[in-house]
Amino acid sequence: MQSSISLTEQTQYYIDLEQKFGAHNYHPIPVVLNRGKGVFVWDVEDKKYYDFLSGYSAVNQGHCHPLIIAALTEQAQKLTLTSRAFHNNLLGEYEQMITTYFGYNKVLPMNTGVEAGETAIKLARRWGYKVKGIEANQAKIIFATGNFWGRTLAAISSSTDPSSYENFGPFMPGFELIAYNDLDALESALQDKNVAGFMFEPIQGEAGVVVPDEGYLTGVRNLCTQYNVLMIADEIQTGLARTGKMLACDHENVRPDILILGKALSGGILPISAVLADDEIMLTIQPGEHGSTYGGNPLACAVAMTALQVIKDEKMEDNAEAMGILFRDEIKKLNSPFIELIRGKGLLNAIVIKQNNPEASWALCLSLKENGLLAKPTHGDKIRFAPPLIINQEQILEAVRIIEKSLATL
Ligand code: IF1
Repeated sequence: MQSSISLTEQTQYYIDLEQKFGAHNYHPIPVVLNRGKGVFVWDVEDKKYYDFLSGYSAVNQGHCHPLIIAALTEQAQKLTLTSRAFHNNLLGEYEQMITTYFGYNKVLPMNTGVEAGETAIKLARRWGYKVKGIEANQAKIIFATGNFWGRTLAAISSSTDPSSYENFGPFMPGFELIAYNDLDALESALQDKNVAGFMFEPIQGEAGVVVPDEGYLTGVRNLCTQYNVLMIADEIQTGLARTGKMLACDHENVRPDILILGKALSGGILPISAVLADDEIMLTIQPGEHGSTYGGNPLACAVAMTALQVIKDEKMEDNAEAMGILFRDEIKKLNSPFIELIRGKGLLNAIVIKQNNPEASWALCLSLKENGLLAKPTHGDKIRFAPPLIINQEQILEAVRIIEKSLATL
């Protein structure tokens, strides 16, 4: 492109390119980013923003964390991919680290979050047949309404959001839906002997940061144990310190049978996901029965080990907890006539705009952008606020001033 054109023209140039040559499966905020550091990103006009989306909670450790980038660049010059046809010298060490870190016998490495979800369901079905004794092809997996776990055909088969599933059928059989945050509904669903697993998010992200009642996670754990059903926690968005604990399940000291991680497992650098479980479940899958070209590649192993280490070393869960409390308090103090409520845990938060007004939430996000903060509406009337977990008090307060100023333009 020509350097003589103006900065706003440059922004438009990049947006037009995407519009012309890319599929139209997204509707982004009109900002073109080319740089990130910590809690900040910069656009092609060199304007600086607070990143309050954090790549949908993948960038918990902050943009371009120096230690993760160092691990990436060092390993990238040695060996990046072997496939699982051969061993590599980092996979075992990574597997040892992550299983020790979360307290499971074994891990199955994948890439994207949705693949890890698929893997968890395959494991649950397999366990259902091999261990629980469900009759062939009768296994059921229970999901909660409002769930989101990705875009594959299986993932949209459990979706209750028409924009995810409409005109993509036919759908995966063997899935059933119950209301979220409803233990009675779960208990009646678990009466069915063919149920192998209940897969759910400890806080529903895409649904608009829906936090279940205190005791829900404990209730799920108890019911799954009572009815011999696997508790499958999708912590792809809630895990890795985002909600103020290493896992959202830690808020109630509950241990799922299958734990699914993704996103921040790489600190926003590569698609890296993982499924953790004990031997009784994991060893029901034998050589040749599941896998992926990139899963467990040495570059991913090096990145994930460092991404996990820096969360612990920098006590990011404690910071997320403290900064989350400060953020929600400060937003409440604004007493804005446009904000119905703010909810969340740690640094996974959302405001609900009054009177279900999608135009107002889009307008607010555009105004936030003008004032130097990036966030995105979800489900029309909700705006997620999820900055990197390394944000400090002064930055939270400045961000709240930006939100206050932007609300005033509505
Ligand atoms: C998109 C939201 C976030 C997830 C949970 C699995 C996955 C996700 C709990 C799949 C992915 C994404 C994907 C992204 C938008 C996004 C999202 F807006 F939909 F709600 F994060 F908040 N489980 N979440 O949240 O992981 O395969 O994408 O790696 O546009 O689809 P993936």
